[in-house]
Amino acid sequence: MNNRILNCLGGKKYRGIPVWFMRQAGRYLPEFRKIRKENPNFIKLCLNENLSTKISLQPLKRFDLDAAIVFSDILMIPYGLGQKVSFKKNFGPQLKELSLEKIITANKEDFINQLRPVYKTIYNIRKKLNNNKSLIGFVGAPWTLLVYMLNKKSPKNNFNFKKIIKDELLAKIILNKLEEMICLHIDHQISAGANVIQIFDSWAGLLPNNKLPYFCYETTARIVNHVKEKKIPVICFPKGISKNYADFCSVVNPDCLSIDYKKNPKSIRKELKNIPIQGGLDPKILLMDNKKIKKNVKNYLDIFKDHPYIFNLGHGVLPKTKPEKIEYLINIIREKE
Ligand code: 1CP
Repeated sequence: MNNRILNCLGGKKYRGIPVWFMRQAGRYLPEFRKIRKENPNFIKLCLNENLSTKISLQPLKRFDLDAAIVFSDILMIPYGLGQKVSFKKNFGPQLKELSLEKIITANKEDFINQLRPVYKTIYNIRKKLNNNKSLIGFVGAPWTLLVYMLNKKSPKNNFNFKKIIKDELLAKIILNKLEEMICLHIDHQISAGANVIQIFDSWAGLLPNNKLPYFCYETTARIVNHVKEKKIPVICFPKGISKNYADFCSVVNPDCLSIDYKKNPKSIRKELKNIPIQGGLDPKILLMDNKKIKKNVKNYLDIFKDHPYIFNLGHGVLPKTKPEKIEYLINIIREKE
């Protein structure tokens, strides 16, 4: 098989390092910005299967990437559960009041019907994608979704666990429902053609250490087991808990750990002997000159030269990134630079 990502995750010997980027379809690409300008409603855009297919494939038209990721959002799950979501310019996501009753009584059929265009998009992408490329489906982890649903906006400024989780029992009820719906959303993405799943726990770093097992590890572990039963590899990105990556992996045992830019790559290489690793490079490096980019990329390649490694960043591509820098980075990976 000449699919670099699947070979790497399957622990097989493969030629060449696989590479893709979180947020590879997005605001740094002028062709995305053009479509976005004409489509001010972001959720509607995610549910437009023709445009979403086109956007997902935009980065693959430009660059020699090993995977497409479906153009969608982690907040499609709260949306599917009946909590209104919108995206405001220079502010980010805004969620409306959460109705516990709506969430608890949400049924699977209505949920799937609302999200069906996402699965159609995946089906369309798969038809257009060469077999040597992976198609990544994704979900937000229960904790990260819970944060958006209760906080109703990005928690990047002023997050306080006790203030948001006033009632732990209530939080646990929502978390259970999320776990169920996340598994359902994954199942449908796989049936539509996704052959790798990534779980984004972008706000794991907001959890106090003593809350990590319940709110992050254990719920993620059940989802990972669910995906593994389907023989589909699963990559976990529990951002911001770099000191606890080894603990996370011992409970969750994902097929691959995606590390953030704060983690020292040498130390993770020592801590994890048996789990493939993805990512790590600080997205800000791509705003620098080529010499600095090369030095930093080579550093990661050197540290992981004897370990199954997927090249990626330690978070999403920044909107200010010039597309030429992505191309330059891929040329380093492909040994053309
Ligand atoms: O033009 C715009 O304003 C839209 C920007 C945008 C894009 C391109 C948003 C709003 N979402 C997306 C697409 C998206 N989101 C993808 C598919 C495209 C790709 O990766 O190529 C994926 C995988 C996501 C995942 C996502 N959404 C995460 C997890 C990854 C991460 O960045 O940590 C999170 C936290 C979100 C929520 C979200 N959606 C959009 C924004 C700006 C945010 C972050 C808000 C915040 O800072 O809290």
